[in-house]
Amino acid sequence: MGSDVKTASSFENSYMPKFQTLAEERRGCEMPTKRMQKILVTGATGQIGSELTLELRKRYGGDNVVAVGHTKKPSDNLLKSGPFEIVDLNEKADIEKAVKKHDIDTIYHLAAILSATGEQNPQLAWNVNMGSLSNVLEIASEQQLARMFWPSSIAVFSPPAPRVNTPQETILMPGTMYGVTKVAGELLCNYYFHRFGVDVRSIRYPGIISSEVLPGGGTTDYAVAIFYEAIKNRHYTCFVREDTTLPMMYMPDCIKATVGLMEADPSRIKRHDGYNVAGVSFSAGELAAEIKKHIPEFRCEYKPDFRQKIADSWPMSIDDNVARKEWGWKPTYDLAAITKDMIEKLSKRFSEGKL
Ligand code: AKB
Repeated sequence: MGSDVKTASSFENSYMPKFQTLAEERRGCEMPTKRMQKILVTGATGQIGSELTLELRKRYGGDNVVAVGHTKKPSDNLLKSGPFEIVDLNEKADIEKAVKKHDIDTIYHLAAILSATGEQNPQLAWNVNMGSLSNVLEIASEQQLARMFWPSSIAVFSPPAPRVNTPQETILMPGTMYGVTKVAGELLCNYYFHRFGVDVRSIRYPGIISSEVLPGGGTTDYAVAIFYEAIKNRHYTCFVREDTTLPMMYMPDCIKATVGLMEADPSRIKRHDGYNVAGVSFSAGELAAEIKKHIPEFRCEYKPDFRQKIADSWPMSIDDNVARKEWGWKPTYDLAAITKDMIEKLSKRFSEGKL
């Protein structure tokens, strides 16, 4: 049996030359590292996109970062700081038009239906998440873009994968349609890298906590909503149990990880599916207790709904040693630092009447 069994590396060795040739065919034999100069961000009006777009505009220049939205109204900040386009991402020709119009060489494709909405409408989640990713990957390949980013998620995991310190390499058998699109998306990204030479990079995002734009339709949304409600009403009804522990990350760390991965030299990037990255893990009860240190009158009650089942299927903590070793990932914010910063920022907005 021994000699017939193919390991991952022997598979790569025997099949890779064929894939490389096909990639080179599209790219004209040479595959030089191209520079990222003109960037397009899909999902730019969303929780991550709105802050990532502004950071990219600081780094690459306002006119060089095109924000793409669809249904949600963009903020004044997003509209004033650079170009904005409305694009239906399930229409490949519409994306192509924007890419050509702005001479785009890099795409951050963030638009997606998240886990909770996805469970309520699984077919919509499949069509939007996979349709748009397939369109963007095809364009990245045909237009020979320099680089592409696509967010994966901790939702790729579900038991029998271990829930504590979930490793980079383990069984991927998600329990939600959102997770199914993330596993299928990782496989598709990996395929486009090997088959067509698309330098697509991805992170398995944990729950992201931020103060600018609310997330929508995710299972980890309670970790953001709790801050808004603590500031506005001193009370929050949480939709997961008090002992529910999930991996989370503060937005500045999320941006650091995303930009860090995208700016890393290609020689450091050994995988084109999704990297595990960890920030901090805590339970809903621990988060409420940390908020109470700043707002003693804050009360949190727990009324789990359908999202509890999703949370119970996800990892409680993540092993991100591969990302640390390969491209130098290291988070900055712990629970105390996140809570302090969130409360300062939201309190200021509240006192200005902007929350
Ligand atoms: C969600 O809750 O659906 C997302 C995620 C963890 O990918 N925030």
